[in-house]
Amino acid sequence: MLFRAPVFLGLAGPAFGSVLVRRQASSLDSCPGYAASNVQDDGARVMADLTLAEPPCNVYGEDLTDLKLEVEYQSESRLHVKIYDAEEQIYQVSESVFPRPSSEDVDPSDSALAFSWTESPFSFAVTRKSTNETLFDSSAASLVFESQYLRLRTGLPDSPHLYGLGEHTDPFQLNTTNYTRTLWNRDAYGTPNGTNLYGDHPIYFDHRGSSGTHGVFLLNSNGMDIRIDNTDGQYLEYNALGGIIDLYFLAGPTPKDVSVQYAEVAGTPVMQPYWGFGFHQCKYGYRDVFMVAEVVANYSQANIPLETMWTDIDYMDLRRVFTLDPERFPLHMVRELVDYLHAHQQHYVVMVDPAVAALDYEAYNNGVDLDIFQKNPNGSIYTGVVWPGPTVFPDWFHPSTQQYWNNEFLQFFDPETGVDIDALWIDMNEPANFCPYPCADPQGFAEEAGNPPEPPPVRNNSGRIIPGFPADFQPPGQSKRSLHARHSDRGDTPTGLPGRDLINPQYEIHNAAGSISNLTLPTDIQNYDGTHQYDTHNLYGLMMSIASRNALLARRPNRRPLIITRSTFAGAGSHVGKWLGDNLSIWDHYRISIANILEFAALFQLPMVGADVCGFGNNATEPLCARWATLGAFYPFYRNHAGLDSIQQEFYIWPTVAEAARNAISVRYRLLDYIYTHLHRQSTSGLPMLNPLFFHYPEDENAFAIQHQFFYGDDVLVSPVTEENGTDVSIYLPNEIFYDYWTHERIQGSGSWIQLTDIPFTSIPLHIRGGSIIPLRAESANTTTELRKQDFVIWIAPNASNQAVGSLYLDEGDALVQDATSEINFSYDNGLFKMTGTFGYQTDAAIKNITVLGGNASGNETQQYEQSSRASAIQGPISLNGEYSHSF
Ligand code: MIG
Repeated sequence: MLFRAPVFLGLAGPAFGSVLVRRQASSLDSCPGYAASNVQDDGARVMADLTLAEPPCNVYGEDLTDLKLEVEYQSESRLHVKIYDAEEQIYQVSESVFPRPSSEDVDPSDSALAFSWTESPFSFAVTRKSTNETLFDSSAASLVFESQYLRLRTGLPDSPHLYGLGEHTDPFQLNTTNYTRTLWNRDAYGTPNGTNLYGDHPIYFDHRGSSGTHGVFLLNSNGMDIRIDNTDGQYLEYNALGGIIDLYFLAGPTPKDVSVQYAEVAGTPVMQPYWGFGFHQCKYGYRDVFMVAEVVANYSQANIPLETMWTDIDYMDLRRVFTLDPERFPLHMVRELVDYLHAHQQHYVVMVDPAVAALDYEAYNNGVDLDIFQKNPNGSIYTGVVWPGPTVFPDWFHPSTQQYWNNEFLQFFDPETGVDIDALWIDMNEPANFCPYPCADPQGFAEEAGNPPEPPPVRNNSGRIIPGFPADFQPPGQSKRSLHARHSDRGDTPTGLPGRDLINPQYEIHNAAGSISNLTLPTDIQNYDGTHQYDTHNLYGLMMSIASRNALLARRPNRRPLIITRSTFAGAGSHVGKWLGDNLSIWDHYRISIANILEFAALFQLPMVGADVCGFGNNATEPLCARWATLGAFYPFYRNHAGLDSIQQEFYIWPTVAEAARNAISVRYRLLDYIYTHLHRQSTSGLPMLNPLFFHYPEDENAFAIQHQFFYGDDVLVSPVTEENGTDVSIYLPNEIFYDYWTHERIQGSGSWIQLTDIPFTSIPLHIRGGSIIPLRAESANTTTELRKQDFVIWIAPNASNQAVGSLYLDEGDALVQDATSEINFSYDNGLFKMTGTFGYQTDAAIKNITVLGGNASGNETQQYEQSSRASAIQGPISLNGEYSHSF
């Protein structure tokens, strides 16, 4: 490989950043691009050599002289385009982290897409054959492929409808002018819009209305800015700090097809336990096990179903992972709490952070013994600062790290002797580090920053009776803690590595945390396998997710692990679920959460997703929390969580919120099998379980930008009130028949906005889409265990041609391997209802009744509804263990 010395190397550094950017930006125009030669075209695959034209521009590093192009028609709907260094030295996302999809090697004539190229200067284009439309065209700017900078630009039609490129809190339909999406996983308190957040999902959907939708996925884990602008014609441009160009073009042509095709690349999402859809309660700052127990008791007293109680880092001894605070969370009391929960069909979850306190204690010593912590370039263990003070970080690339993680889990979470958790919460895995780069003195920094923080004073809990808890639930004692802190001499400033500048690449991505090494692991840290954080930073959260899933499976081999992570990378959904991090208790974050859950569920194949209900930072108010309790009931992952300094916001705190929560949980639980059926479908096919409006109505332009309404499953349209303290909402109804969920009133949608008024804070507008059949539990229940014993009712919502379809998936709910399942299909055609499918899962729950919806929009709704339902309902019980049909 021929390198020329970089022109600005001597100037590189933050102090000269702005000068460099200005001078270099203009010189990108002089980048010569590449010429293709030795083109080999053997049908399913095209290969070529790409050679740098002269002279190199060396703008943000050194231009690579020799590249290879590899194009593969992998299926009829998927085209893979890979441009990489001929010497294959550049990092490519590890197969163990992101297994590549297998190729069917189809004949190009069978592909929906066509690849074409220009030899010199080299550029390529991808077209949709059916419409002859150009989907991607790299001739918009010359290809720049440097040691620390990649540029690839595609021209786009004017005002394109683009979605994805997360994680972000920007509009669901992305801005198209002067817009930068930065991908560099970051602890992003307050989830500010316009910034890089916790996860990295470099896929976008390009929706072109009636001419189709396609997806473009760039498999690259390096930090990058994706620029979308129209200064030089409309374009989208990748500016990456490294890696290769590894593009998957997904032909659609419908948005849902793109979702399915992306699942073929990134993996279908993992199945979750049935109970995971129950309601979860959490807060940072439950000061002791009494307070946790009190919350459980208060939910029960308030008659609000609580499925799962969570505990944040408060349980840890001075914030050290895999320890219990001996005074506030003594083992015997935590075990008693967990026993209590389990005896009441409830569940318990705690948080685990990746950073391990650099102290003489087991979790640290075991990691040192196995030598699995991340190292400085000089070989010493890297020390940063997180909650417990100076901390070290597991290297997920090390072959012994899984063993380490399994052992810590097996011990600490031992069902007989430890904390018998039912699921897991993992945080801070961007990874987050409080100590700014270069963190030369972690001990000093930790002392100044106050890590670990002073624990709250131990309360005298004697005489504190918690309803429902046994009398031997004793108050914590006053034992003195001993802490064997030891000064760490391991904070040496990394000296850097030859070749690339892994700390200060000359191209500066718009990382909101500043330099790429700031407030995380320094990017010159080498992983066990020889890769560097510079290239693998964005994989840390996914790798911790995979290791944690394996550890939970080692602990309970045949139960589906429910794991909720903060940091993700593409493909994470096939291992874990996710929550959206530290939002705020503000109306804006209540609204934007809808776009965020849609991104993860419908675009990124990570459907087990939710935002902190009622908001994390700041203080919630009664109206906000009431609305959020009802909206959150339609997040796949439904958890109320608040920050340390926030007031308590459990649903029972305010009367309106309590009533809103009871209503919302009741609807959610009655629809639990419906959404579980959709998760099962997504986990096997990739078809999304939440749908943005344009997924159902891809030709309806009014639907493209809608981000305050969505379909829960295929057929329940959720249209929350969005205005601060408001009771009215203007909702969009596509040209379709809908049925009001609450009244069953039939409404003919006409592709227009209708105004709903006087919506109580305890309710949420819901509509059932015509053409659907919805299985519901006849009654809600206090826990999902009880819910599973309830009978069903079936609602038939006919469309304009008086037809409808639906489905129901049934299994045992928790086992990794299910030996008996039912996949039931419902159909309705002008009076004839049929139930067919497979019926392997035997259940005592039967269908209590089947109702054809169809109340009349005019006149007295209730009366009309009752008349119509009397006229078109049949009473059960009808067994769910076999086929059935009925003529209405
Ligand atoms: O620096 O564990 O996003 O949910 O409550 C904050 C304490 C660390 C951040 C998580 C938040 C959690 C908090 N954690």
